[in-house]
Amino acid sequence: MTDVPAAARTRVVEGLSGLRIETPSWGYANSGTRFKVFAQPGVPRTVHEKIDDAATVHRFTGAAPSVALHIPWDAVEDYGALADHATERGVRIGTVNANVFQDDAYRLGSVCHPDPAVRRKAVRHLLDCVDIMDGTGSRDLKLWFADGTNYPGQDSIRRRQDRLAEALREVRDRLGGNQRLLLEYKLFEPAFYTTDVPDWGTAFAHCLELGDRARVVIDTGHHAPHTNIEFIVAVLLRLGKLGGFDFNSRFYADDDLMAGAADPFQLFRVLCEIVQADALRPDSGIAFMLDQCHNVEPKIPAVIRSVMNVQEATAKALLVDTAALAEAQRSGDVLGAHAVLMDAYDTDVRPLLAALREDAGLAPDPIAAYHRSGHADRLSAERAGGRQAGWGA
Ligand code: PSV
Ligand code: MN
Ligand code: MN
Repeated sequence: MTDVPAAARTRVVEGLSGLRIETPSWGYANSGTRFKVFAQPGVPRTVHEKIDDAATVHRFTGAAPSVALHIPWDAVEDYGALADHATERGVRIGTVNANVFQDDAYRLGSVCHPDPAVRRKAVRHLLDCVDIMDGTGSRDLKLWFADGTNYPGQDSIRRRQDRLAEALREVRDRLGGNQRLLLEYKLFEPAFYTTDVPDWGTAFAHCLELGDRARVVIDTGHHAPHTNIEFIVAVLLRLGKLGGFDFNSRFYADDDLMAGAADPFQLFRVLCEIVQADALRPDSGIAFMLDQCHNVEPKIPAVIRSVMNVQEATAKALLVDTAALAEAQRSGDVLGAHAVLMDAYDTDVRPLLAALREDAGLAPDPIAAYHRSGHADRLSAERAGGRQAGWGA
């Protein structure tokens, strides 16, 4: 193909070979807004079928070998058997996401609730999730709390932080082996006045107190507009506290659109920080996950597209001429340094990625190959008639 120099090509090949993107079980299910959920044909009816869809994405991309669960949406009796099902399909179960936001008891919060009985129920669920991780062999427990308040005076901001810290300590103490706790922040929603973990600073403060097993997760849709996310990435990497990403796109709030769809340049800038910190390797401890919902677009191709978007942004980040960048930065050449980044960003990496896929025995265009395969029609026929799994079902 291509006018990419050989050394840069090698950098991209080596860098991308280490990039694993975890897909979310709920991204394959029906989802929507509070106004309407548009059901799609062929959507999974069970967690087993969600895993099958994740395996399909991995088969076409070669880059998505694990699938995240959300509990209790994906609850089953036997998690060892579920892990075996994933293995049979060529993937594995990854991060376990704990859901402490859907029970009636959680109207005023979960681990920050003023009533100790509700807090106990929530912590019990988090501990159950660690049991599940033991069964699935998962490393990471991802915690996002919908906790917060809607009105000034509704509850004590400080007391809620104390309750949160106490719950997190109990969960941390239950972790064993290589298990980790990933704490996810989000500016607002469903709470609109205070959120108990609203930003990376609060998440970082709790993780610092919790020690080595706790790290922060950055969901790219969870910030105020115009927040410089790559700055947060750089700071957390430097502090050794970046646990991973929930990639998605947003135009307004927590839109959960496909990664790289709204602002591919932002995704590139984020991945530049990762590449420059040499944190792409699987042993860097950074979990690269998608957290998306496909409300109107077909789901499996949308997830494939998202994986490809992350790969493209990563390839561009790997193309940055680091020696030239360092020299321009050292000599104070502002425009030169900026040009080095833009040269990488403006490179069309699609032919290079297509060639790499072919070298790996994959179709050069995974979405076209998926459509050609007739898989969607087969799923529509096979999965007709059952109750379709909704987001949260
Ligand atoms: C919350 O908005 C969040 O980003 C968390 O990761 C949840 O677990 C996930 O969305 C559910 O879609
Ligand atoms: Mn998320
Ligand atoms: Mn979210």
